[in-house]
Amino acid sequence: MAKDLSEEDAAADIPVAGYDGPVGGWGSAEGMAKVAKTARSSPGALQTLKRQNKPGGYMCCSCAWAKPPNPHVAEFCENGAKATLWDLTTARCGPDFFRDHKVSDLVTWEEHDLERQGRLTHPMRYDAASDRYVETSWDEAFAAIGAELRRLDPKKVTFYVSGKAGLEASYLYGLFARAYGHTNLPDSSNMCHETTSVGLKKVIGSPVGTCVLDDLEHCDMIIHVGQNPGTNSPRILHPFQKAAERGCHIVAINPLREKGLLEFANPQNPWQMSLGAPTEISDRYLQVRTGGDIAALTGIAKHVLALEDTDGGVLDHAFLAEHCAGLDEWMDWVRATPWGRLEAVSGLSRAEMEGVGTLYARSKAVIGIYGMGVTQHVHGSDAIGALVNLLLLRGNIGRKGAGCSPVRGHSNVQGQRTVGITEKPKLVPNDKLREMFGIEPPEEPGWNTVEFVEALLAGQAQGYVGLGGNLARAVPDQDRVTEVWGRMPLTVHIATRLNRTHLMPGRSAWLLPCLVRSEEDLQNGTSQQITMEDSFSHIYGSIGKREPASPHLKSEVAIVAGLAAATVQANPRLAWDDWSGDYVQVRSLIEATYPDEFHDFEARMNQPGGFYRGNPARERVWKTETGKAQFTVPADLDATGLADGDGVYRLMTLRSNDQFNTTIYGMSDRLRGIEGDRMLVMMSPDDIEAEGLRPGQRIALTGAADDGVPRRVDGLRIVAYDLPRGCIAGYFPELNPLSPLSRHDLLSKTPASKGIPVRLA
Ligand SMILES: Nc1nc2c(c(=O)[nH]1)N[C@H]1C(S)=C(S)[C@@H](COP(=O)(O)OP(=O)(O)OC[C@H]3O[C@@H](n4cnc5c(=O)[nH]c(N)nc54)[C@H](O)[C@@H]3O)O[C@H]1N2
Ligand SMILES: Nc1nc2c(c(=O)[nH]1)N[C@H]1C(S)=C(S)[C@@H](COP(=O)(O)OP(=O)(O)OC[C@H]3O[C@@H](n4cnc5c(=O)[nH]c(N)nc54)[C@H](O)[C@@H]3O)O[C@H]1N2
Ligand SMILES: [Mo]
Repeated sequence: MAKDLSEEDAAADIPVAGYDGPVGGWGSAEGMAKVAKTARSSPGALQTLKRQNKPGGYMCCSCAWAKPPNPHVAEFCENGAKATLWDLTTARCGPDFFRDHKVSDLVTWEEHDLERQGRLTHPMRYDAASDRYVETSWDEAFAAIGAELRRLDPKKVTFYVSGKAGLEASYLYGLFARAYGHTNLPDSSNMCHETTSVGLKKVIGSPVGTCVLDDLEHCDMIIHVGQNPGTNSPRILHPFQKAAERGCHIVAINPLREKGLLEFANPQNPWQMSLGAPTEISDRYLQVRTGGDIAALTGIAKHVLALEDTDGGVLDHAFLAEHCAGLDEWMDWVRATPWGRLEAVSGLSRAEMEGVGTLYARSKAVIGIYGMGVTQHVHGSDAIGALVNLLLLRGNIGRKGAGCSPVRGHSNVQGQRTVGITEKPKLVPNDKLREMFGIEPPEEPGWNTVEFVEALLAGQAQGYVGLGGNLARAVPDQDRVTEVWGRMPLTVHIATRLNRTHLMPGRSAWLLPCLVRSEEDLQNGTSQQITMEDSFSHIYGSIGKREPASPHLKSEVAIVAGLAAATVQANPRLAWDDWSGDYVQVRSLIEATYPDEFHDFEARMNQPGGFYRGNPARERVWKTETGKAQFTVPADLDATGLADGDGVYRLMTLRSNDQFNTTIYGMSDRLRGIEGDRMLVMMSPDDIEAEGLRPGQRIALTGAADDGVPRRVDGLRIVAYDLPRGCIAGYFPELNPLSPLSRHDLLSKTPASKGIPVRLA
């Protein structure tokens, strides 16, 4: 596709789509070797990988995909291996490094260059006079942060969590916030699957998916919407491959033709590797327009209704009558919605939607899987509703081989919500907390991520503690946030590696370095386990064995407990020190607070595949307002809520194959055939031509939201890519200055990172 490259551009080896190999396969072995090299991983790191995702081992710190009860010899993927190797680097970012560099210089470095400095080794305090982070002791850090927190109004302090910390640290963190006096507990989930927590809950009464791993072995159709498995959850491709081989239909709905959804060679299958014959994964690929999913799924459903009218026997009438509400109103709306509208908004032909509808009507057990392409829209909750509408028609929720399955992001993001990381008091048993600890948890809602950023921009936010994450880079309106972040009187980061948010210090600013999951966590001479929950609501233990990167590191549990003890009024029932010395005690607190989910926690957490914490919707018990599964008539057929025309493009901000969120491992987006550069915009060749541009040229994008805020990113190289017209794509977090904070899912406030209105400049 690369036409008309200038000499200079051609010499720069411009990325243009064209990776020919399948996902998995030898390409991923090479990818891993490359990362092992860049990460400068320590001796034995590759051996350590053998313990990844195994019972009695440690759980991968990358995605939240299930850890099967009978794991492969190597139960990890290219990207999971990268994440672990990155943690196990020999590079160290200690006091010497900070002595050599001023913070105001470091903040101009690229994320990748900061990360390459390696693991943080010592607790550090910001010294404004020299504009440097200087070495401190844990005692000094805890005492000073505690004193600052006691001076501040708790209601103006935020405790963020990034989705990785285990259940023990997360439980204590939520308890710390409530004992101190706030519920400003935004989680990375607020930028991610909060749409699921709220939108899926609204329609089926469950904030999490209804499937378990075994369902993938019994479905005969998978509808896979807006998720990129080859990069973001590669182990999902094993069950997909097996499903495809047994004849299960896999339908992908995605504006990009993602390699992982097209074909896959299993690197754990030497026979297939040596023959080099990948499995074709999707048998239908609907290249929907950005935000076109509500229309596409409704079109498919409209055809299912038509088949019922002509042939009969298509709908599951018994299920609909017993279990569903809102069907008639929804059917009236579908019938009144003309095909022309569905085609225009989805960008698909009627025949394409009908084809999938026919397949669906014939399939016995169907799973709907989705990711950020669905959740990160202004009408993301309605898009989830549209998928659920379709599943309900044939009773595809709450039986074997069927269900609705969001693919979660961070490895323990779902679990953090389960144990009380939420700004919503009604989701936590406050009575129990009162009784167990004699504290008065606030009863009014706290801030989620968008509300925290609004408060920050308004000068209201006074203190920030981050349990992981790189929040100033991950949120919308990055430039505006960067400008004001350091005005907070207190900024504290519990982190493994340096990132740019750390380099926007408040008046009192601290870096507290912690262990990673594969490292041994010794407390009182005993090696401690932690636990986490995956996308399928299974909970397992994880135990690290590696020697920590520095003797000065503390565990996340110990840091949270240390901060809490220094902040919250002494109370014999808040035994922070005892708890951080023995995580079994923390697990018994979790069990006492949530007995339904966590009974026999200690005994069950090491069973192969983890234990299932249950889900009423799976049993067809609907904890919704009506007590039934709810059909949804969407507020808008277009999930972006944008009008077309006027030179406005819909920008999708995506992950490359060489990053974990804001952690950039390298410049390769291998599966999309893009190498060497992240400052780019993917665009359809027809749009490039119509705009009088050429591939390789650098352009700027400007914001097109009508809120009067100027937004602009310069220096983006045009890459010709197979995309629907009017839809463009580029990388997160580089393009976050273009994302308006005001555009978010209407129900859950998840930022609309996928339908960002922009113009070419
Ligand atoms: N290696 C690696 N693994 C990761 C992460 C990582 O950064 N790197 N991040 C983790 C986290 S926190 C998360 S949340 C997940 C994210 O995993 P994904 O949900 O896969 O997120 P994205 O990379 O944002 O990709 C979204 C997909 O949706 C498609 N898409 C965009 N807009 C639309 C739309 O309007 N409709 C449809 N149907 N599709 C659309 C894009 O083409 C892309 O394929 O991955 C987790 N796993
Ligand atoms: N435009 C746009 N914006 C997005 C998205 C998008 O698709 N488009 N996706 C959104 C999504 S889905 C998410 S989840 C967020 C991600 O937002 P965050 O979760 O805030 O970002 P991460 O990049 O995952 O955080 C990385 C940092 O965490 C720290 N860290 C790494 N491992 C550990 C650990 O084990 N413990 C501790 N304590 N710290 C650790 C390191 O310092 C590292 O620099 O971004 C969101 N923002
Ligand atoms: Mo995420």
